[in-house]
Amino acid sequence: MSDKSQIGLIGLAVMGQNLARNLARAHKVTVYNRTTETMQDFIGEHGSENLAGEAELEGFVNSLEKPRKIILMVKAGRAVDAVIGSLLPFLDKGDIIIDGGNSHFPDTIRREKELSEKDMNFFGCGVSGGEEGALNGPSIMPGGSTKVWKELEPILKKIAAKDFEGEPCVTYIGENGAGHYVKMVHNGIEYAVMQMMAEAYDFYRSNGLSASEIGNIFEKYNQGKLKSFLFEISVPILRKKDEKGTDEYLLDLILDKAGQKGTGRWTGIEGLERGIDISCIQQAVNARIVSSRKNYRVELDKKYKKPYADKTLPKDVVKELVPVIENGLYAAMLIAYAQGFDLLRQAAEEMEWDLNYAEIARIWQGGCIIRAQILKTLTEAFKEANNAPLWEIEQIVSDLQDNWLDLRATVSLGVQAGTPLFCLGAALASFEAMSDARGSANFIQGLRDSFGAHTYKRIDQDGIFHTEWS
Ligand code: 2AM
Repeated sequence: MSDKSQIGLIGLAVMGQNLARNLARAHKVTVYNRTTETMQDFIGEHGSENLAGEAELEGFVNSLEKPRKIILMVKAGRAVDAVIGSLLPFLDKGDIIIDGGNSHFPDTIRREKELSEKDMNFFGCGVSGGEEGALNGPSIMPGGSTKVWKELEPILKKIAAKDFEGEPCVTYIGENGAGHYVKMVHNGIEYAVMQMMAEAYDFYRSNGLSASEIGNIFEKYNQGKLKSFLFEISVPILRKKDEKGTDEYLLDLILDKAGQKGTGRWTGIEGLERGIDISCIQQAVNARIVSSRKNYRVELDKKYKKPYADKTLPKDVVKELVPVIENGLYAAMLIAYAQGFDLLRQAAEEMEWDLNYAEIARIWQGGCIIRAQILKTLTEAFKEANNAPLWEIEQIVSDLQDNWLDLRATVSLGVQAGTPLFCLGAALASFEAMSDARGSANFIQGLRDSFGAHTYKRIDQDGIFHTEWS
C-alpha cells in the first residue's frame, strides 16, 4: 500500500480542522494551511498515523495519491481563487479540487469551467453542520460531474451524517454549481426557521415569560412535530444564567444585533431574480438587517411612543396558547420550505439541473443545521408525489389546512403583543395569496393602465385592453 495520503485538505479554521479529523477516521489525510503555525498546532494536537501536515504546497500536493483529491475549506470568495491559482502549477490532469466552503454558486460554475478546460476537475460541495457536524458527520451537497462524483462517493458517504433510516446524508445533487446552490437555499431556509423561532420567543417574552420559562415551552416543542436541532439547542441557550457577575439569563444580556455572512442574502436575491416568492427567507434577511441598526433603533424608539397599551396576557392564557403557536410555527415552517423548494425547482429548470427533491429533503435529515422531524414529512411527501411541488402534495395540503387557523391566530396574537412578525406574517400572506384564485392585482393593473397605458387583460373576454380612465 502506498504511504501517500488519499485526501488533502487546505484551510484549517475550525470547520476545516474538524472535517480533516472526520476524514482521518477512514483515510490518510494531509493538511495544509496558509499560516503554517496553525497547521503545526493542529498536527501537534491531533496528528496521528492518518493525519499529516505539510508546510509547503508542493510537498502537500506530492504527498497525495493520484488522481489527487484536495478539499478546500477556505474562506469563500477570493481566497478560493487564490488557493486554486497557487495549487495549479503542482497539479496533474485528472486531479480533483473539492470546494467544501460556502462559495457563491456562480463562482463554482466559473471555476468548474476553468478547471475543466485544463483537464482538471472542480467539485463544489456544500457542507452543513457547523463545527460539530464537520467532526461527527455533516450533511453534504455535492455538485459537479457524475464521473468525479463516482470517485468521491465512497469517501463522502463515509464522513456524512446519517438520515432517519441510517443512510448517509449525501446524494449527488447535479452538475457544476448545483451543490452550492442547494446549500445556499438550505441556509436561506435556516434563516427563515431561526427567525420564526425568534418571533415565537419574542411573543412569549412580550407576554412576560422569562427566558427559562420560554425554554420550558421550547423543550416541549422539541418533543413534537417541531422536533429539531435548532429547538434542541435553544433550550440550554434559554436556560443559561450569566456567569459574569449578574443574576440575569445570559440571553437577556446578548446584544440584539444579528450577524450574517451572505448566503441568506444570496438566496433572497435569487428569489427576486428568478421571480419566485421566497418572502420568508427574504424577510429573515430583512429582520437581521433591521437588527443590525441597533443605534438607529434606539434613537427611533425614543421618538415613537407605542400607541398600543402593554396588554400582557395572563400566564394561564399564554399557557393555553402554547399548542396554538406550535401549530402556527409548524405551518409557517412548511411554507418556508415550500418556498425554498419552489426556488430550487425554478433554478433547476433554468440551469438544467436534474434535482431530486425527496433526496434533498432526505440529506437534510441529519448533520445539518435545519435537521428536523419536518424533513421526514417532506421526504415522504416528495417520494409519494414523485417530487411534485410541496403545495400540491396531499400530505402538505392537509397539514396546511389543519394548521391554517392556528397560523392566523399566531400572527394576530403576535401583532397584539407588539412582536414584529417578519417571517410569520410573510408566511401567512404568501400562503393565503398563493392559494387564493382571486387576488388584488386587478387593482394594480388598473393603476398601471391609467398612469402608463400598460394595458390589461379581462377575465371575461380575450384580448388586450386599454381604457381612458379619467
Ligand atoms: P489562515 O489560517 O492562514 O488565515 C478560513 O479563513 C481559512 O481560510 C483559514 O484556514 C485561512 O488561512 C484560509 N484563508 C483565508 N484566506 C486565504 C487565502 N487568501 N489563501 C489561503 N488561505 C486562506
